[in-house]
Amino acid sequence: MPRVSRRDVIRMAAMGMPVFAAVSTEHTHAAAELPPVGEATPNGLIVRQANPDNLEGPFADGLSEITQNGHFFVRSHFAVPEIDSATWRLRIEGHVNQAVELSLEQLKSLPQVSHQATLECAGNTRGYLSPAVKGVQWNLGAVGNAAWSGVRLSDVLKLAGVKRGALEVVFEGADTGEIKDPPRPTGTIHFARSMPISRAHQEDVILALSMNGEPLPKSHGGPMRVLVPGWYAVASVKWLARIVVTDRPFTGHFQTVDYAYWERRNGLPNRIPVSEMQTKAEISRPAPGEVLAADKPYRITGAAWTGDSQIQKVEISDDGGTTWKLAKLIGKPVRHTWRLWQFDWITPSTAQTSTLLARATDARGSVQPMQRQPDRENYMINHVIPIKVNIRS
Ligand SMILES: Nc1nc2c(c(=O)[nH]1)N[C@H]1C(S)=C(S)[C@@H](COP(=O)(O)O)O[C@H]1N2
Ligand SMILES: [Mo]
Repeated sequence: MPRVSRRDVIRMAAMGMPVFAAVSTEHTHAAAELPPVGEATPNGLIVRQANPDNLEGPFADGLSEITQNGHFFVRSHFAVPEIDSATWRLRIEGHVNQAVELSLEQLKSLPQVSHQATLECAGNTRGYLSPAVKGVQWNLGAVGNAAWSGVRLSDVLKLAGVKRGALEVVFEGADTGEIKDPPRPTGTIHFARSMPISRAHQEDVILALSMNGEPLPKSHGGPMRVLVPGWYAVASVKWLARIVVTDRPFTGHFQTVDYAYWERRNGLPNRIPVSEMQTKAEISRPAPGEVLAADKPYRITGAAWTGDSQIQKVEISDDGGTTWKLAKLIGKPVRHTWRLWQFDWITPSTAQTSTLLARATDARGSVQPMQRQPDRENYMINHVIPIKVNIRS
């Protein structure tokens, strides 16, 4: 839509021309218009935190293969940065032959590719942990699936020329803020994450300019974000401003202090940045606490996803995990994309509280665990979440 200045509006009105407000299809999430925490926006996004705005997707309502932009969860650590697309530049520097600056127009003229990919926040379903752990208390909806298009990261790296000995690529967002809890660096910092150079060279890692066929919405990182299929969404840096190639590991705040976990290697706990998504199934219907009629057919539905593999089966249990029955996987597997599933259940014959479990297994034999691994602290929550429903006779 062409830009209409305030002066244009006054002139057009004076000339008797109809004046339309510039309506954006994108929700702007201005703090003033957000409902209170725990309530839903008109789009059905649940407010988990305001300023910065953290909004959960309506997982139980109309789950479909593609999550509409307006239903896609929003997870931001700092305020949405002001970016002028005309003057915005992406800078590629560090361990490269020559630093490069690219405008949006230059990026749009490079070959464009598209991928579907599921993004899950590494803190999704944190709200089900007991005792509670720190962080946004997400329930089931900090996950979504979209079609992303843009340029290959490897094509952009080629323009700068990666030097021998490069180890990692760091992505810095234009957003800035202060970290409140120690250990913390002083002053304001940018959101930044890295990945090994080997992952950065893979074809599927893109710098996305569009989401489900629309220009990338501001709340999701517009004008451009990184998209790392199969990895927790924290790797998909929004409002990308700078790429730094390094010859040593990046140990920034969001890389090693936050969004990291302990992994035992030779008995030694190591601090590891979260990366690949873990095998997980979630039940979308019935929703927790839903009331169902006794002794009736009910179709249980949901989605399942994993990292660099594909979902092989989803099983359902209504007896606390003693017996499991296969759910039906819908459609065909698409790499790095969630698989919807369904299970036709006959509800119990008498009034009671029923607990439903869904458990996914991927093609590598990675089975969703029943128990929480405490070394993961507040991230990578993929154990089976019991969904309690009320059966009424
Ligand atoms: N620049 C920047 N990129 C970011 C973040 C952020 O706060 N700033 N949040 C990350 C996290 S933790 C998640 S889960 C995803 C959320 O992407 P979405 O808001 O498009 O759903 O963006 C990631 N990229
Ligand atoms: Mo996240």
